[in-house]
Amino acid sequence: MSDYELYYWSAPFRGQFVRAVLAHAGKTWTEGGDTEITRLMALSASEMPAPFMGPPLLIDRKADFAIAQTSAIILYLGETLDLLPASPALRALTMKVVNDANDVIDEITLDGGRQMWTAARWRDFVPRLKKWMSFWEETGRRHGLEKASGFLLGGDATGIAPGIADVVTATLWSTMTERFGAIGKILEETAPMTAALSRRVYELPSLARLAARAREDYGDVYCGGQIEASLRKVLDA
Ligand SMILES: N[C@@H](CCC(=O)N[C@@H](CS)C(=O)NCC(=O)O)C(=O)O
Repeated sequence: MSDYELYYWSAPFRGQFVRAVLAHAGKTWTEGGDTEITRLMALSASEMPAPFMGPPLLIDRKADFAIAQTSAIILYLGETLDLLPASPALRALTMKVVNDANDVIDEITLDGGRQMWTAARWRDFVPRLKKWMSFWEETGRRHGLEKASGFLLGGDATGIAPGIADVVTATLWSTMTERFGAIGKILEETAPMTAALSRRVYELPSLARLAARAREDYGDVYCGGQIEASLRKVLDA
């Protein structure tokens, strides 16, 4: 029996952060699947494993504990699997990076497709996307990141392996840029150390396997739906 049940859509989007932390920690999980997610979402709060509006939702089988909200899930995994840095400042910074990554995910989908991308909207967004990217570059710079070495916040407790901040960072940028080459070009120009860090971290066997599985299971899909189609249209133009 696997260690966890994960409810997230068949897409390498927000829930991919959780998949990556689990994979990096060497944990096994069962995917609940889209049909079951839809069924759970339609339940009343009292019937849900944990009250949640949208996935990801994680169930820790051994602890008999369910938790939703991406950053809360990652905090829970970080705490229980001992993956967070020792100092309060670095723990807070780790969660700040996770929340930034989650914000970028919201912005790249115009808040889950409330509006569709148009050429003008994308043009107006590019400076903001570059500003987001510069936050990663500056955070890394302040913690000794270089193009060929180092980590975003100095790595895990040992300082020789990536921490949760690196795993989430690399998941955000490598998953997105693998599917949208035009965004990859912007990242290389704006945040070259972050781009290199993302590549290095995704060369680790556990994460390389996860990326291959995502390609196999979901193909080119990123967030799916009309919002992805509108993003592809403006980026291809
Ligand atoms: N703040 C939540 C957002 C969850 C969320 O928006 N999930 C999306 C998938 S990425 C969803 O399917 N939402 C359905 C809904 O909100 O009705 C988190 O960070 O986990």
